[in-house]
Amino acid sequence: MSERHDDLFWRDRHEPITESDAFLREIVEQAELPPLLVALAAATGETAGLTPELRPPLTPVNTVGHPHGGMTAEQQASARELAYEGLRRLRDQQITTVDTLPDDTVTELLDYLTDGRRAWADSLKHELDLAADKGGAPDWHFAELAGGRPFDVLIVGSGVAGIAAGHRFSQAGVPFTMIDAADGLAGTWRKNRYPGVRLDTPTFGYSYSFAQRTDWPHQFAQGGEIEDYLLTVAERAGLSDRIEFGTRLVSATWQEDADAWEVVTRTADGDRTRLFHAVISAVGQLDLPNIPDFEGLEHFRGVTMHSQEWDPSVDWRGKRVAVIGTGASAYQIVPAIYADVASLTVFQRSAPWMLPAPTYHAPMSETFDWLARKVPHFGQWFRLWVTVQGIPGRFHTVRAEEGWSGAPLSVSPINQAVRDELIGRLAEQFEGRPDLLEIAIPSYPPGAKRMLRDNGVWAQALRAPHTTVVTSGIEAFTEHGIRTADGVEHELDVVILATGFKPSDYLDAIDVVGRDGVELHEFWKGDARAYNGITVPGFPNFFMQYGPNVGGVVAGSLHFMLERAAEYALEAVRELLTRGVASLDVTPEALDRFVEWVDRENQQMAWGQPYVSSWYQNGAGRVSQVWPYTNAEYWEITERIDPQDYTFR
Ligand code: N01
Repeated sequence: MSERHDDLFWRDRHEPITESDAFLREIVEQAELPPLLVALAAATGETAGLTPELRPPLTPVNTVGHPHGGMTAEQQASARELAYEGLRRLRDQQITTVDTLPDDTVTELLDYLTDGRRAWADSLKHELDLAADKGGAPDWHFAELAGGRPFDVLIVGSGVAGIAAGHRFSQAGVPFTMIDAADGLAGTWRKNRYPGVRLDTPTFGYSYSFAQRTDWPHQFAQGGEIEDYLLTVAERAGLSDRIEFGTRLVSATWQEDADAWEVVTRTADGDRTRLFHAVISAVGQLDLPNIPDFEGLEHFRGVTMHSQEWDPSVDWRGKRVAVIGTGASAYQIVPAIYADVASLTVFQRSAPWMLPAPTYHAPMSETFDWLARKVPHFGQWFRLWVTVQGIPGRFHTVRAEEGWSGAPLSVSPINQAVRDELIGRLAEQFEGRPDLLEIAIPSYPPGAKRMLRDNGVWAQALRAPHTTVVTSGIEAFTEHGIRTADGVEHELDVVILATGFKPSDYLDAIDVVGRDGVELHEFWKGDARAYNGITVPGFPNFFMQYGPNVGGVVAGSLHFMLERAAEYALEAVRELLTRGVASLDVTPEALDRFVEWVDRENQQMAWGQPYVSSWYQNGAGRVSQVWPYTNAEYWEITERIDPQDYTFR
């Protein structure tokens, strides 16, 4: 990695272009134009062609994304000419590198990509290696600020969030210990190994700002590819060898006298107690399997396994297999196994909405591969382009309109239009099967639950002659299968529980005792709340990543949210060191203000309507999982530790 660039995948040089003019003409026909134009402008220094007339309009995306951000045919034609000339110039002048850009150029290029939305610029610069003021990496070092003061941090978890925290704390030289209950890195991507597991959001929207891999094989990465990426990131960040695996956090108790957390960790060898000045919880959100309390489960003589606890030794091929649930996990398992089972029974409680994703199983295109190899930084600009489009995301399709008459099936005219379009697709997919079509149409508005990505494989699996979709409720397990409320007994050998997780049970099974002996779960009373999703009053120097209310569902990047939480925690440590104080504790007023702010917006969304229910809500009925704003707002609220929101001791 270049010292100057905050990117573990930084490449100084790209391959020279040697191909003919005709080949370059072909490339510009196939390429996504806005990221190509900015990549060429950055590499050649020639930005004059990026006129306001040529800016992509960023046409709002209802279902399927618009190529080139919705550029008109005329814009595309001009853009192709410009791109062709740019590629020729790279070739003829043998330009194979690009370096940090002048600030004016960064502004010009971001103006081009965002059609002038300056409010997004700072959050986007967090993702842009070529910006001199790229946000994210610490510009200070522990040794300079600590003055010999001991300060030890515990990072709990080495999944996507923990790796981000480990990298940032390591860059700042803050001493830390990292533990993980599992026997290896990668969190959810290590655990979820069921057939078909892959990303259901675009790969280029799912990576770290400080580890911008560009040679991804698939448009929606397979589970193993993400696990490999995380292992590589951890290796390059120097984290792999410093994690205590097989070590579970049991409790953390704030010791006022010591200004530190007394932490108990558990391994196969027993418990260990130690002190840490700060704790970062990176334990994940979708980690605790939801195993419904089905009557008679213990009597079933076949095999049951939760999607996350897939047992590779179970021989399901040629067997009578059932899948309970129709969420994101089931949606990947069912198409992956149906062809190889004797019979498949899908127990559906409610049907999923599925957004069209024709390239769901596709590799990255050859054109993309060529550009990523030959045009300096093209892959990173493409990633930034995905990020740009993800800022507004699909919010406009899920915002409820007051007085809308389509409730409870839709929340606004656009939401109804999306509903109609998706039903139209279902009607095509289930043509000739009115029985399946009837049960495939969800009875709630699009966006009220997480929408899945569809390229037709789900319908194909459900239509198979040996597949049965059961909508009658599960009454009980029997020795030989499952009995449903209609009295039918379904005989089964293997039952896969794709029944999801318990995302609102934050830090379940961990005792976190803060000031005055208050336990975190008692403080929450079933309604987990954290300021910025990160800090909780009465729990000093305790920071959550992927805490309550920071999960994006129709917009934004998960990695951005996790990285920002890590960077905010690191900024808090800097604040402690520079102020020479031991602890910082968020005020109850700041938390209330934050919760009121997110609640107000969540109540405007499809998922916040009183007539819908999903795992976005907690037991108290509040939407505690979802972040209802964009990445840009999260950038703003995590930019600094506001002293008015904290008490320092
Ligand atoms: O879980 P879910 P998931 N009887 O909660 C049903 C991420 N993820 O594991 O909808 C019968 O979505 C339940 O029914 P209903 C992603 O964030 C990502 O599929 O509540 N059925 C539902 O159909 C995702 O959103 C990827 O009526 C019962 C299903 O089980 C999150 O994980 C891949 C039941 C649970 O669906 C969770 O997805 C996979 C019962 N008692 C997952 N209890 C990627 O690709 C529950 N159900 C990145």
